[in-house]
Amino acid sequence: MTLIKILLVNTPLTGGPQIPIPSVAVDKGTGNMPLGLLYLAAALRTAGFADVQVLDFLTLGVDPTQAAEMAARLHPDFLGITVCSLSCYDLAEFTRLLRRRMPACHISLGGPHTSNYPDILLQAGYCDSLCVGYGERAIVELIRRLERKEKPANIPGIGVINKNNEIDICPPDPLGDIDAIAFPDRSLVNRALYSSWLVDRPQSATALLTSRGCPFGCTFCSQSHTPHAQRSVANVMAEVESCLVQDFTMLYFEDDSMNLHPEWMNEFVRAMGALPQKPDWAFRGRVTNFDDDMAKACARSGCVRINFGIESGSEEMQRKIGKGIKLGDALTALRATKNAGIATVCYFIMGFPEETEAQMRQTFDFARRLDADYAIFSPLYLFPGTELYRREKQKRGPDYDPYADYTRKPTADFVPPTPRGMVAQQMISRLVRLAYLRFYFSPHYLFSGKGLAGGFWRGVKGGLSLLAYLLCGPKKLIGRRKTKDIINGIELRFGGIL
Ligand code: B12
Ligand code: SF4
Repeated sequence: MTLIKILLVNTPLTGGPQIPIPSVAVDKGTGNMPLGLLYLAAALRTAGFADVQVLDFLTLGVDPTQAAEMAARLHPDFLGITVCSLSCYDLAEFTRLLRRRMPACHISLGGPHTSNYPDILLQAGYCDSLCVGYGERAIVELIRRLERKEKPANIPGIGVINKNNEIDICPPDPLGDIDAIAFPDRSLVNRALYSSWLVDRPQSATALLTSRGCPFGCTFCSQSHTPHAQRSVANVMAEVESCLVQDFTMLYFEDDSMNLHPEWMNEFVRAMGALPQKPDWAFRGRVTNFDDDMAKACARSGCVRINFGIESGSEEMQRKIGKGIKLGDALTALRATKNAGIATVCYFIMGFPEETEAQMRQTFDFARRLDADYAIFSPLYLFPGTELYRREKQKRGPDYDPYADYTRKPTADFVPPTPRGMVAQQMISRLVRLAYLRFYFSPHYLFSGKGLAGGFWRGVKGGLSLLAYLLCGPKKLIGRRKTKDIINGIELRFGGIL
């Protein structure tokens, strides 16, 4: 056992850009478990590092000052931070405060944004090292080296500034045997922070992953064409059973494409159905090969909700964005899911390059035809690492890289880039609002009682958030989120942890 003090956190997201989603459309629970951090923590503990703590600043809703205060009270020797592309503004302030308060602490970054701009993140001085790709093996080796007071050079997946002041990024190793990865250590977070209200009562919820990566090539998604590996059903069921022992009653599988292989899915559903005490469960699914038999089998085994990524109601756009699903399959899957009594959430994006107004209107007409319980419509924002961002850079020339600029010098008013001009963007924003209006304020929906899942007052709150979105549109809602003076409250709730 080694006693180096390790703290793993995600970056707060209060000061920079936000992409709002009306709360009626999302699970009315209280947060998603930070699985990446819990995987890292489990890998470290398995490797013999006993003193590992996790703080989920995203769910706690604290700002960088509060986060730095909480982190400093724990006096870590090593601080690992997950960074997403929108959170650089808060990251800059958070790490500036940490450097002042804990100059000796080694700060390391990882997460979706680090693989895109490792050089800029290192040069900007936010960190002493960073991780590109999955981090379970990399973080263990990194901390071992630090403990032995050796330079963390040539560790697969780790980037540093070397002794010659050059950026030195060692490419990550392939993922390896996915069944050998230790299960996320859920004992490290305050489980009271995570509940799901999608069914008619609050449930103690946790997230799981049965796979890594995605073989599909959606042009708007940064996970596209990442090596896909799926765990064996036996390995997943061992984790499910450990969640049940910890009294979680709602399991949410957050894979990018969990039901990619129907044979795997059938085997998994049979195993879930054979549990003596079946938990409720939900997953992010693909409509392809999802028929009545599969839907019924899912329902019998306790599945209560499926989130489907549909994206567009136009066959032509489906081809252009590389999603590769057929609208007929979407109708079949939604009908089957509904007939089986499973709740459905569908995601749509509007404003793809070259998409016409008529095609966007097809999307919201299609959303109504699908008759999902919830629909989420988003204007397209470009994220680094996506095909569409690459194309936009090619189109606009060598100086165009707004995320590089934002990473180097983050500003609070950064707006995630879009591939269209201002006028088109205003039209897209209007159509997104119209889509919400037509979906949720149709007499059919209003009298269906669907929006009331989670209780009357949650339904009213969801309705109000939708009205705010309809009146202001997404752009006006991008900006500072209110934070509470929360540190003392958290101290009380965390008791022993802080
Ligand atoms: C679940 C999820 C959420 C959940 C919960 C996130 C959470 N608390 O963890 C919620 C709903 C809150 C969410 C919100 C958003 N999300 Co999200 N989300 C996901 C999803 C589907 C799974 C995340 C996950 O568990 N991954 C699996 C774990 C194993 O991977 P990981 O978290 O990356 O961690 C590994 C490595 O990155 C690394 N690592 C991570 N941190 C560190 C730190 C150190 C020190 C080291 C060494 C290594 C390391 O090691 C980990 C283990 O291998 C991903 C897609 C995906 N497949 O990753 C999108 C994804 C991360 N989300 C994305 C986006 C865009 C968002 C939002 C902006 C959406 C919005 N409308 O607001 C917000 C931003 C919130 C934020 N993070 O600041 C994008 C990120 C794009 C980007 N470049 O930043 C992704 C990649 C989806 C996509 N395909 O585009 N999200
Ligand atoms: S949107 Fe979904 S299916 Fe498409 S590449 Fe991303 S994770 Fe894969």
